[in-house]
Amino acid sequence: MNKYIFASSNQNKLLEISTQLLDIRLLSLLDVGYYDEIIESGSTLRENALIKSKTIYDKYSIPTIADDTGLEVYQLDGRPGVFSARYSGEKANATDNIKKVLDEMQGITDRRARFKTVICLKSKSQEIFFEGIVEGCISNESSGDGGFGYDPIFIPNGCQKTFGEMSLDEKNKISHRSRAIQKVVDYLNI
Ligand code: ITT
Repeated sequence: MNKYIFASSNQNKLLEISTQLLDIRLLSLLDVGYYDEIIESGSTLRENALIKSKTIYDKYSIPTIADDTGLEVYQLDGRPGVFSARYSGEKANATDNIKKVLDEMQGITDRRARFKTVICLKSKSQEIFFEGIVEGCISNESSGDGGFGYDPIFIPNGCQKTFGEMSLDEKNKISHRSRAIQKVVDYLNI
């Protein structure tokens, strides 16, 4: 079985993608003993996905997958976008970030938003990018304790509930991340 490292410290992402990557041996950063923080200094999701995958590939020489994801709200000019992790400050947690988005959206009726994931697959010979998007809208209030991050305020189009109110399987059927990972699966033919 071919080995790949998933260059993320987010265990929820690992949980989500491992249901789709069944025919490879997926190693986490903990598995390889990497505990440092990777500074995401890029100005785009693509740059950050490359920074994460390259940092780990350069250290271990094992093909590496990295995911950078952002919530893009149309009426906020695409924010929080690439700043999603630290939207309400350097030490922000998901509750703080959600509060900031809901505060900024007060009184705004056009609540369209989307999640975008960019995945970089870095190996010796190449860096390849895969993108997954899900369109939806920002709910009026936070709802559900499933998922992570902004899931409790994002209602995908065609659904009546937030990602936070969905099971892992329900989210995975339609999510930005599963769409990007499906492209990786197709590319690797696994
Ligand atoms: P790694 O960089 O270590 O992979 P991270 O959680 O920092 O983990 P990102 O930089 O990609 O990952 O995430 C940016 C922010 O977007 C962060 O606050 C996440 O909680 C949030 N986020 C990412 N994917 C999400 C998803 O599927 N649903 C809800 N929020 C998500």
